[in-house]
Amino acid sequence: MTEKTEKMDINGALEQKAELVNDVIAAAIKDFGGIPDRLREAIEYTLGAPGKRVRAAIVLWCCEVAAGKVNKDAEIAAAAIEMVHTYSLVHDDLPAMDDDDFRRGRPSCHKAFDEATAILTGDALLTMAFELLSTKISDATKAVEMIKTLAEAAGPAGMVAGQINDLLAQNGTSGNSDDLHNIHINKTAKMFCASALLGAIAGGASEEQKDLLGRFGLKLGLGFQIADDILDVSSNSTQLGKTAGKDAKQGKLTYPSIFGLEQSKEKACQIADEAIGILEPFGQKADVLKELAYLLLRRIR
Ligand code: GRG
Repeated sequence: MTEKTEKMDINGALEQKAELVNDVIAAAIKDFGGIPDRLREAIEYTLGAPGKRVRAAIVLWCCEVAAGKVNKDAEIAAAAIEMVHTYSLVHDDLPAMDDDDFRRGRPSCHKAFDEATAILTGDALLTMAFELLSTKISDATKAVEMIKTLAEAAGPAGMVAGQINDLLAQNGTSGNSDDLHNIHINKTAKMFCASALLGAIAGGASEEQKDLLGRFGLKLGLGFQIADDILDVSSNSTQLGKTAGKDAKQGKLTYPSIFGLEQSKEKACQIADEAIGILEPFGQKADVLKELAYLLLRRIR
């Protein structure tokens, strides 16, 4: 693993970005009129739960890399990707999917409310994200590019594909390391790639910069999912804020199930190194993104 040279408080930097996006999300929800009280309550419950906001931070930092500072378009895009991500968690927790009663350290949406409300909360979060992008981004061309980017990452050849293949693998279909790679790329990495691209688009990045940042996001997302697989084995539910040890119980296709714990850690390190390598052309401007990759690794050591 490449050694870093300068100390940076990446946890503090991540918390700052989380605070910023939490404010943007709260203002955006307030702005949506006509939402029935129970649905609004469930939306606020799920979106207000303490997520790490990693995807939002990637949007904001990639905008900084491209434009030197965060702008309003990046803030809106950061809120939008967290809405889509949160919808996916709400639906994933449902009994028909991963069936988890515990999320972000709290009862999951269908436990705190009921299944129908959780399904509709997910539906609302997904559509709100696209309404936000289509109405609040400053420039129509940028808005369309962002909508396309997010839709492709979250849709039937992206996160939804990853989810159905994940569920099918868990239900007994045999799977190999290629199947596992495809699930992780689709279920998780494409949303990280989209986060990086949304920030790049907001910051007016060149095509070359978008390509680099998108490739970084994809690699980081893959590393993040491998780390998530590892943590499911090596952490407890309190540390995770969700039920630990479920992957093995459900017979899921994961890195530890195919490669074992140690080799999975080595692979995560190698992928983080590759992600950091992609950022080299940006020099110090991308240091915070590199630190994020190091943080990912510290979680599994
Ligand atoms: C329902 C279409 C659909 C997809 C669900 C998100 C997801 C796909 C499944 C949840 C289970 C899982 C392990 C997903 C992989 C992505 C991932 C690691 C999600 C958790 O993301 P974090 O750790 O969560 O960033 P917070 O709560 O911090 O936002």
